[in-house]
Formats: sequence, structure tokens, C-alpha cells
Amino acid sequence: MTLGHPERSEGSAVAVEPWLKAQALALGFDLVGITTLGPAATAPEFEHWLAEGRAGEMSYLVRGAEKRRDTRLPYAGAQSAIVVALDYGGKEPTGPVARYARGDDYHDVMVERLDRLRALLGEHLGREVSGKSYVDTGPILERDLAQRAGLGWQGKNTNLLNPTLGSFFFLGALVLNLELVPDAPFEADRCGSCMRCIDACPTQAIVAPRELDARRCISYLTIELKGEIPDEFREAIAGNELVYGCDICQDVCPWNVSFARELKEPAFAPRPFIAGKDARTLAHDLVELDDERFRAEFKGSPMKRAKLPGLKRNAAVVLGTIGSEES
Ligand code: B12
Ligand code: SF4
Ligand code: SF4
Repeated sequence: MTLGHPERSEGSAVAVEPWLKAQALALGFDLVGITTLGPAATAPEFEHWLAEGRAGEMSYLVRGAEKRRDTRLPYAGAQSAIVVALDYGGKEPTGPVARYARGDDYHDVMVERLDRLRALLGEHLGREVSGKSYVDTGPILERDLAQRAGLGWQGKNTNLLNPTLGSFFFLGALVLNLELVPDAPFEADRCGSCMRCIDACPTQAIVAPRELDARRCISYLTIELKGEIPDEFREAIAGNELVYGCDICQDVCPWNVSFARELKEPAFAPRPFIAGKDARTLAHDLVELDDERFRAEFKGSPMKRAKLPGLKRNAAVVLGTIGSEES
């Protein structure tokens, strides 16, 4: 790999794309694609979704709605994005905590690497390139952007699927004030007539292909919802032994059955407080947890998002003690 003076292709675009992709892979990302920024193809679907109230209490989605329409808006002068995926080990056994949340916070892990990629690009070009790293940290429809960068298609469960990786990966984007040659978007819909995710969802949250009512989704109910979990969903949560998040509609997907990978990223290995515990054991331990130990055990964990009262609420649902003295 050469780190010398960058070549220039015909026109104004700088032919750094293959170099950038090699750097992204060397930083540990599993997929990388490049796209130009512009109006989000699925912005109308997003706005319809908001209008139907399907975002529930996630008011930040409403606040950022205007910017989500067009990926040039969140960062002034932005022209291109390098979109990456990082696998989090879909072959790990199912458990009470969704796989994505068992280790360190993916926002921190990925933003750091994307920032590093931008610094490397600056060194390579001999000048600073302005831009910003986004991993669920700004008003961008990331799955829409990833499809546009050629990383995969949006499955009927709404997750982005890649034909070599399934869907157990995170997405991130490095948005740059730089013109780059884009990859072709991923045009195919490889779900075909399959309906497994829709049929398997225990709360009927996937109300139509690619339409998820977050208010019914166990991931939303156990992570984002602040108040009580409505009665009608408690049995599904307890019965499926879920304390935090949900992987069911991905577990049943044939693309994951065939292509889910072993966990290779040490940062996402389960924390000791979670590792090897079944739902009831974890729930009992959460009920006992005090603030100080919570801060120590979950420092840098995505599970901090639910806060200790949220985790205790989920534990009470699993133990069936909600409303009793034990909760
Ligand atoms: C809000 C949010 C949630 C909400 C709502 C989920 C949802 N489906 O929107 C809740 C809390 C429920 C959630 C859950 C999960 N999330 Co989440 N979430 C987000 C977040 C912050 C925004 C997503 C968003 O804009 N939703 C709005 C709705 C309208 O979008 P949508 O459901 O994808 O709908 C689109 C499609 O349906 C499409 N569409 C509609 N009709 C049609 C028709 C056709 C033909 C086509 C092509 C498209 C199409 O248009 C819509 C708009 O783009 C993103 C990060 C980001 N900034 O993008 C992460 C993100 C989507 N989540 C992620 C993850 C990992 C999860 C969970 C797996 C975590 C877990 N195990 O518990 C679950 C999966 C649940 C599920 N089945 O989607 C990853 C997904 C990675 C991937 N491979 O796709 C993301 C990208 C975070 C990241 N940076 O890695 N999440
Ligand atoms: S994450 Fe769970 S509750 Fe949400 S749509 Fe998928 S299967 Fe249904
Ligand atoms: S389970 Fe079937 S319909 Fe659902 S995302 Fe996977 S392939 Fe598509």
C-alpha cells in the first residue's frame, strides 16, 4: 500500500477511493462503501412513520426530521460519505441481552475509528479534510445511506442485510467535504417471498413489510421507553426471556442463519455482569444492583441508556414481580 502523493483521476475527483476502503478494512470494519450525499430516498416513508406516531417517545427523531430528508444537511459542505459496517457476532448464543449491547458501546468504538480514518486521509492528502463521524449520533437515516453506498438492502424487518454478512452489524458513516467517486447502490430486494421475521415477532411490531411500529417493539419497550411497559407486552417480554433489546426478527432470518459470524471484535465481548447469565439470574442481579455498582459495571456500556430504573423495570417484568413489593 502506498502512502505517497495521491493520484488524481480525470476531472476533479481524487482517486483515493481504493486506498480509503483498504484503510477502513484495516481499521477492522467488515464492509465499506462510498456514496455521494443528497436527498434520502426513503424520506417520505420516514415522515409517514413519524406522522403515524410510530416513533413513540423518541422525540429526537421528530426534532431531527428536517435534516434526515437530505444527507447534505447535518454537516455544512458535506459531499460524500464513507459508510461502514462492523459485525458484532451473530453466532453468539441468544440471551437476555441483545447481542449488540453486551460489550462496549458501539458508538464510542466506531466513532473513534472513523475519526482515525479521517486523520489518515488528511495525512495521505497532505491537508486537513473537514468532515464528521456519525454512528447513530446525528440526524441521518443510516440504513438508507448504507443501501445507497451499496452495503445491502433493507429487509422486511427493516434491518440492513448484506448477502455475505446477514444483519448483525452496526452502521457508521464518515461524512466528508470532499468529492469522491461513489459505489453503485444496492438495488436488489433479496427478501423475496420470505415473511419469517414478520411471523416470528412476538408483539406483531412489524405491521407491514419494512414498517415497524416502534411502540410495539421489545427493543423500544426495554431500551427507549421511559415509563411503565404496557401490560399487553409483558408476557411476550417475560416469555421470550428478554431483559434488554431483542434479536428475534434477526435470529429467524435465513441470511443470518447462513452467514452470521463468530464474534471477532474484543470490544463487544460480554461484560462480566452479563456473561453466561440466564434471564432470571440477570434480572435478580439487576434488582439487587445499587447506583454505585451500576456505574462501575456499566461504564462505557450501551445498556446505560436505559438507566438503572429502566433496567430494574425490565427485570421486574421478567420476574413477574412488577407492581409487587419486590419490584
Ligand atoms: C430509532 C432506532 C431504533 C428504534 C426504531 C427501529 C426502526 N426500525 O426504525 C428501535 C428502538 C425500535 C430500534 C431497534 C433496533 N435497532 Co435501532 N436504530 C434507530 C435509529 C437511531 C434510527 C432509525 C430510524 O430512522 N427509524 C425510522 C424508521 C422509519 O426507519 P426504518 O424502520 O428503518 O424504516 C425505513 C424503511 O422501512 C424504509 N422503507 C419503508 N418502506 C419501504 C419500502 C421499500 C421498498 C424500501 C426499499 C424501503 C422502505 O424507509 C424507512 C425510512 O428510511 C438507527 C440509527 C440511524 N441514525 O439510522 C438505529 C439502527 C437502525 N438500529 C440498529 C440496531 C442494531 C437495532 C436493533 C437490532 C437493536 C436490538 N437488537 O434490540 C433493533 C432492531 C429492531 C428492528 N427490527 O428494526 C442499527 C441497525 C443495523 C442494521 N444492520 O440495520 C442502527 C442502524 C444503529 C447503527 N448505527 O448501527 N432502533
Ligand atoms: S426486535 Fe423483536 S419485538 Fe422488535 S420487531 Fe424484531 S422481533 Fe419484533
Ligand atoms: S426474515 Fe425473510 S423477510 Fe425478514 S428480513 Fe430476513 S429475508 Fe427478509
